[in-house]
Amino acid sequence: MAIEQTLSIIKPDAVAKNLIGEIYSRFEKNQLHIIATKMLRLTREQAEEFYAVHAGRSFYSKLTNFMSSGPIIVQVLEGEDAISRHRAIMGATCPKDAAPGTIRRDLAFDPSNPECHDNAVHGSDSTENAQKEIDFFFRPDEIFPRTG
Ligand code: IDP
Ligand code: MG
Repeated sequence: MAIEQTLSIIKPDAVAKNLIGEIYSRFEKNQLHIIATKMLRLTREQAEEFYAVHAGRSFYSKLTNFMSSGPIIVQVLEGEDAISRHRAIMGATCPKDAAPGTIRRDLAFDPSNPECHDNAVHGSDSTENAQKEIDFFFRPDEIFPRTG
């Protein structure tokens, strides 16, 4: 097991629903330490750049419109196997497919909403992407590792 850092986002839907504290509590209860944090609102262009890997997908326009629709909270999480453990507590991409107990199922599932994009949280999916995504939002002097 390795100590990793990963980039996490609380998306506009979850900020609007006042779920910041609930989500941070789940991180901390799962030994994912918050070592950098800030609130900001992405422009449409910044959302398109962040999700450039999905350019051309059917959901790209809706996704980037949604991600620039309101404030988000971005954080760097640190811990043992932080990348995969963060994604495990997030749950499957679409809230309707996510397992009970996960953030996306518990906090983003709405039976009347068939969409997948407003799913409360983002998490990096690899060490390479984690580093790229951390660099997208944070300068090195804004990150406070504490692996002890
Ligand atoms: P992930 O967030 O679980 O890693 P990705 O496949 O990387 O999922 O997709 C990025 C984001 O794009 C998702 O979190 C979700 O907001 C949105 N998205 C993915 N698939 C769909 C879809 O089929 N319909 C609508 N939005 C989607
Ligand atoms: Mg992804």
